[in-house]
Amino acid sequence: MNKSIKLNQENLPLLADKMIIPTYDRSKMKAGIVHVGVGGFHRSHEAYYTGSLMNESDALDWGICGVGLRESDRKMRDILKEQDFLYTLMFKHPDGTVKARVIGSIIDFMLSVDDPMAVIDRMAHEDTKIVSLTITEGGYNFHPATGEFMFDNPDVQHDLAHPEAPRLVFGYLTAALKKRRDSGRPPFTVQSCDNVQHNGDMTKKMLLAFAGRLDPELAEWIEANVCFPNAMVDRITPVTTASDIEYLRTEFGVRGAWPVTCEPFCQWVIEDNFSSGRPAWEKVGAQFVPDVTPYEKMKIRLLNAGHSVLGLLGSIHGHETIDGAVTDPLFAKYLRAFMDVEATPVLDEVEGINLDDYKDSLIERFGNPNIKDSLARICLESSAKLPKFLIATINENLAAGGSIDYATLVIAAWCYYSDKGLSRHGVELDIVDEMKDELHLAAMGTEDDVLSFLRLEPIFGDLINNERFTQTYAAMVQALYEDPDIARLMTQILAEEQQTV
Ligand code: CS2
Repeated sequence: MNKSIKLNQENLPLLADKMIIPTYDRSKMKAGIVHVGVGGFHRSHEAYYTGSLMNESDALDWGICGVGLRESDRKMRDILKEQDFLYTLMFKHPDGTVKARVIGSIIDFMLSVDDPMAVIDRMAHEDTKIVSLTITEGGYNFHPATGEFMFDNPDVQHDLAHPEAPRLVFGYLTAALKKRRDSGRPPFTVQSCDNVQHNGDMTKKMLLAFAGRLDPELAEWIEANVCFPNAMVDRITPVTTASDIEYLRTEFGVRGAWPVTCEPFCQWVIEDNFSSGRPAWEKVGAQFVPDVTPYEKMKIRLLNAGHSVLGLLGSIHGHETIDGAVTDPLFAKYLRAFMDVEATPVLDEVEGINLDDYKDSLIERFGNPNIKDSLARICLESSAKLPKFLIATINENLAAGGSIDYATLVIAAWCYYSDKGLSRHGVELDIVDEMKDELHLAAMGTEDDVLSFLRLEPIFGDLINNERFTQTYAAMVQALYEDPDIARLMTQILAEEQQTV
């Protein structure tokens, strides 16, 4: 196909025979949602649900205004603006089929670094009913071991000193809610869409800590008036690659500078707890439940933790993608054993869900050969993920006398990975982590002090004082440093486990 069509509002009708396009009048939309953190996941999930809803029913008051809090968000803003805030979502099916759809639910995008007050005003605007967040697991600024707000973060200190031009999300929420309270406007809902257990409660706790330091009366008002629904969010969304952009052009004839690709599966389970109304997302597949706790725990401790198991062990082994790792029989067996023996025993019953079927479906989803989800993405920011995804399971198993071997090998592998930055074949690994230097320094000490890595208290808390854990870990880390053949250690753990059953 030679002629491709540039993605924008004017050209939308030309795309109608190629993919689903927005059928609603975008000029009539209002921004009922302000969303902080417009990355791939927001665009494959909340913006997708909202766009689908608009195609099905009258929901034009629920348009999305994106907000970027970092200079690095400028590229996304510029590209989306150039495309009238439209983008293409490509659904990659395991049989190789790719379907596409243009999403039109985003109608604006603001960069706080350009004009912080404009962002505060937008959140405080009467049209805004929900401020939703995908700020990553690390964005919540809580101490992984104690769960308390970290006031010593320099950005927090900055925001306390400059409440009119904050850097972090808590500063924006506080300033905007203050404006709403002072002008007698009802509050918005603060809706977290990150993989943090009790994400709504956690957001509330962090916001109250920050706002309380600045203005205790405002914190009381927030506590009494603002809703923070907990939610479980799910859709595997790999990083967009140059070949995805090319695929969109050659296979669909569309020129879009930053499409998103994702798996067909999608899930959103939300507590129906909103301060000022919400879109009828249930019409397009979201589930509203009274208590999301068992769903989110199940997802984080099986899917996200499962990803981390494959991510870290697989990186050292030399795998590059999740499907590559999970179609390796040893990795598949190890992953399933981790899920069955360590993750499942500490989960609660989830009404209407058979955990065996859920685990089968995860392994099937991970195996989608068309997704090519890179291990580098999975291992990204492990310091913010592992405490929530994996270390929590280790702690619960230690308390209950359960097995810890499968998960402990992942921690030992993380140490080796942080220290050497190499696969077992000596191939350099692309490590991106806010704590990369601290992790490297701590891991580097391993050869002199085998527990050196565990001394990173903000990550491991007091695990270092648990003898059962340290003995297991020390043996594994020593074995790995002697010979980084991770497959040998995985086989050994599986064999030992078989003997104990
Ligand atoms: C992944 C998640 O970042 C990670 O480590 O486990 O991004 C995962 O793909 C999503 O949560 C799926 O819903």
